[in-house]
Amino acid sequence: MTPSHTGITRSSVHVDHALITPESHVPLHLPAWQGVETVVLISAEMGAGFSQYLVTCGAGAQMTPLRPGEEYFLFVLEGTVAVGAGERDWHLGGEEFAYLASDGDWQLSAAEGSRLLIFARTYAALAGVEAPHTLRGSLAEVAKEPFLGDEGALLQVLLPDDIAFDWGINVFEFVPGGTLPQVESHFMEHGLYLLEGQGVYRLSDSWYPVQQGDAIWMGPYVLQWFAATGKSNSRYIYYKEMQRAPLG
Ligand code: UGY
Ligand code: MN
Repeated sequence: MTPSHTGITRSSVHVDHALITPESHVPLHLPAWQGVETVVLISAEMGAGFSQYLVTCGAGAQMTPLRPGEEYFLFVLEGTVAVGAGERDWHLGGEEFAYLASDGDWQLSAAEGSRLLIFARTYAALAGVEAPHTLRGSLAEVAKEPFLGDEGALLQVLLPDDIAFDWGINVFEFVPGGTLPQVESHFMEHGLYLLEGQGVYRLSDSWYPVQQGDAIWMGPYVLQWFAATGKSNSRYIYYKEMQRAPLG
């Protein structure tokens, strides 16, 4: 925590979007997540339909599901995490990830000093479709595809393109000066975390300078656009609702 002597922060919270920057983080302890400090970046209290957590692990860090019926996406920012799920016994390092299924059959332990980004939501089942199983992956092994043919905006899709999944988790990489090709508006929410670099994010009718370590919530239909600045590439990981119709 950096003491504030001015009352100034880049964080900015609104009914349809929020920017949460590191100087306003308030860590807390959750009962199911032992030996870790958790910053709740995005939650239902904000108006979101999902949660996004930033976790810093102390000695003996152990984590189990927070509530029944939730699915989780774990992305290792730094350090190492052991994932136990049924017969699976995986060890994940930096920029490796796991989808943790809504059956709740998983537990984590992590090395002291590890930092994790976690997305969570109540799984939305589709009639007649089996829920996804726990899986793992490594960002380095996911192909980068030009977004809408733009070589300056490369997209990595981390979860399978399968109707069983009700969300997508992607990484966007922009060259300096690269932009989202359009100002988007869509019913699906986003939760975003800047992995690297800097830029300007348009959210609704405001333009925010953003940088590594910032988190953003975009509510339904919020206008969104990004331009990367700086002298090296910028990358963000983001959550998106997928494969499900809007509310009737
Ligand atoms: O997938 C998306 O909707 C993405 N293009 N949005 C974003 O990066 N703000
Ligand atoms: Mn979008």
